[in-house]
Amino acid sequence: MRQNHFLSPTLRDVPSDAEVTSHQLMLRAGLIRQTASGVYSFLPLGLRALKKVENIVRDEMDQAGAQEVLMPAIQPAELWQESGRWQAYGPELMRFNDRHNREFALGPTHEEVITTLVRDDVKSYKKLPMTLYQIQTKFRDERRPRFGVLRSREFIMKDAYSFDTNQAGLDESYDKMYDAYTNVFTRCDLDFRAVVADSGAMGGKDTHEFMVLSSIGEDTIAYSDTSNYAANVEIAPVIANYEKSNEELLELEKFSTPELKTIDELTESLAISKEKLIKAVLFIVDEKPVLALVRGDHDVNDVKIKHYYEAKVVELASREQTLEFMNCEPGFIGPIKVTPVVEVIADKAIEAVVNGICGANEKDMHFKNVNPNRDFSVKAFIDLRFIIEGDLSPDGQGTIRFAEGIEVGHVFKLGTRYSESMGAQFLDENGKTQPMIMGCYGIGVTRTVAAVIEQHHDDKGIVWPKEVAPFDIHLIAVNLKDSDQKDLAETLYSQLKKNGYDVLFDDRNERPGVKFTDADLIGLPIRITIGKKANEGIVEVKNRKTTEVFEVTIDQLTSTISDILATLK
Ligand code: 9G3
Repeated sequence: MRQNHFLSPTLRDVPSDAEVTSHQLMLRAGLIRQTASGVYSFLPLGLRALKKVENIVRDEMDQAGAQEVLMPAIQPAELWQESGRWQAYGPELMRFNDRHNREFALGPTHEEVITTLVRDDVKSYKKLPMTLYQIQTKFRDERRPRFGVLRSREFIMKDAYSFDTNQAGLDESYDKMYDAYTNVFTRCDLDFRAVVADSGAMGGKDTHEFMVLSSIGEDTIAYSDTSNYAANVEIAPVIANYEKSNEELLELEKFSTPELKTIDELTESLAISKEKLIKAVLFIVDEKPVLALVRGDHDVNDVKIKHYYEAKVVELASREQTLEFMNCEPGFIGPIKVTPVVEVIADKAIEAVVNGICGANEKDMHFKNVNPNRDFSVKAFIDLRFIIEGDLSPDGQGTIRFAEGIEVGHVFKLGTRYSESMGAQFLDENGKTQPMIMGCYGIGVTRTVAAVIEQHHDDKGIVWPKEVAPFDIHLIAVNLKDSDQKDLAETLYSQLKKNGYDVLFDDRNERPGVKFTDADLIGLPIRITIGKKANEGIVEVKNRKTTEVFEVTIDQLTSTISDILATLK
């Protein structure tokens, strides 16, 4: 490709509204341009990288035995009404009416469409298992799009759906997809972790998120410092065991704590450790008030409350609700003498508290020498708190550390959630009708391009891994007015292409400095510069990753290129 007429508008300055590196570099290197908030155009360089990622995904899906289809972005409301999801989603689901005033949505995902496709045309167990996938544009009206294509309102996803006759079949389909994802993100040269993301017990196998480690990631991963255990911090179980101190139980005593509103003020003024504090937090769980107790040095994990009650909605109680159910304003609520309508649950750590402190359900008043089971009872002592760094790893090996991650993939075992509600059934070998067992598997393809840049850049620009790079080689002639340089450049350009390389030839009439700055910004793996020594048949080669530069003769060039590419992932 000759750069002179190539649309790759590079920018010198960092756009002010781009907060993260990948967003800044994708704009500056001319990969994307914003069309509206959270809506982007991919320019030729960006599209070539996007296609490279798509083809890695496609290759791994095909090798895993999945079949590619292409479903529409326009989805009739009827399908979402059948699955019961039309009402379940709010403004994030982009809806519209067609000219006949029929209701549609722009697809955020395709469970309903794919299940309908399979329901209508697959009837016998002989046709299963079957995994179908597409690489297609998705629409989600994010309230706050940010970080460029990392969180946009229109994006490209690979979504796959597996159909099996039984759970063992699903487990197999799931494992095939899990391994294919590992290959995809390895080929993209990403440092990633597959983290347990399911709601169930420790090490549940129902869903994994593939997280690219990055300080700008919006998800927190809890991982073991010795084993390969890793989980989304939201669901990571806590297996700490708490030993009860053998101090004697003192008499319960109410005392005044005027103006001590926060945990810190309370523990400082009373000179007690946070481990003695019984923190009470009121939640509304599917409209019912629940008082959750955790130790002062821990935080309540509302996702664990939701799974304990298998609730649809768990919200923090408002000030009014606290006054209504606790007869006291927030900041002084506690588990002693709670009206029966409020259910009390406690984290396991609370059971080991001796002579603790808690709110007295009275303004400016607290209790000291509080002892669970003697002074208050709870429905259950359960795993209710967020895991913290230093906790034991739930697999019993090592201790937990935290890392931020960008979710680039997510695999789920769906079971019969959609096949039952939408009637995707098959006749089994005994002629009995059964619902298909489904799995679904997503990769954020546009997000993956940005994640690659987050992990592969330096202060000069992008440093593309070779399998994702828009081109293999950046060919630069310092001065095209010099006939030696021009002739050699043209010869090399056609020879390198003949050797099967993708070459971006900078044939612009620009100062050398501009060409070198742009080449570093665009970040192709290899840069070949033709300069003064063209007439000696000597050119300069630069390895973008190591930034080392060296001179070679023309006949050494192709072996030098393949040697460098062989060192790159
Ligand atoms: C919606 C809207 C947003 C959504 C969904 C539905 C996320 C929704 C979850 C999934 C599950 C899997 C197949 C590929 C992998 C992920 N955001 N999800 O269902 F209507 Cl507005 O998409 N789907």
